[in-house]
Amino acid sequence: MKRLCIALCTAAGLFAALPASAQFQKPEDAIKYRKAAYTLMANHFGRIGAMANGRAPFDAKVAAENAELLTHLAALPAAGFIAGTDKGDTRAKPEIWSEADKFKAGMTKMQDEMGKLNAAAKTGDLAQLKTAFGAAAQTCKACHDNYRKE
Ligand code: ASC
Repeated sequence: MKRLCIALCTAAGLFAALPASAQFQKPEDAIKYRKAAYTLMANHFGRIGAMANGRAPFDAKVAAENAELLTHLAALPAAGFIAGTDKGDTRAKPEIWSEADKFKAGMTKMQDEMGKLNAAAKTGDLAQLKTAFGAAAQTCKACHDNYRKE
């Protein structure tokens, strides 16, 4: 787990330091990248959600591991929203680029709430996890409602 975290942190740091366009050869690559990041996020968020919603037994260690991963994964998708990637195999709406500041603010809010979820998970208290999970899920939903086609 520690080694995985170091690898992810290093990757996130490298990517943050590069211009987003430098990461991708083609627009499709950026679309694939951000979708892959969201797939991973949905998986790890879903594991916490199952515990928060009583569909799985609460295991504080598992919750904390997943929440920690989410703080790193949450840094990834933004880089995939480069210009020219509103077309192709994507449900991204053009408003992502025409309201770029608002979209970016939504992305930042989601990252902040994942950070709070991580802090809540580390307490080992299910009630705190539930509250933080709900707030984080709202930030996912807000962007889906505004920026994702049906
Ligand atoms: C999830 C998941 C999302 C969000 C969203 C919250 O578990 O995969 O995309 O929560 O449904 O409203």
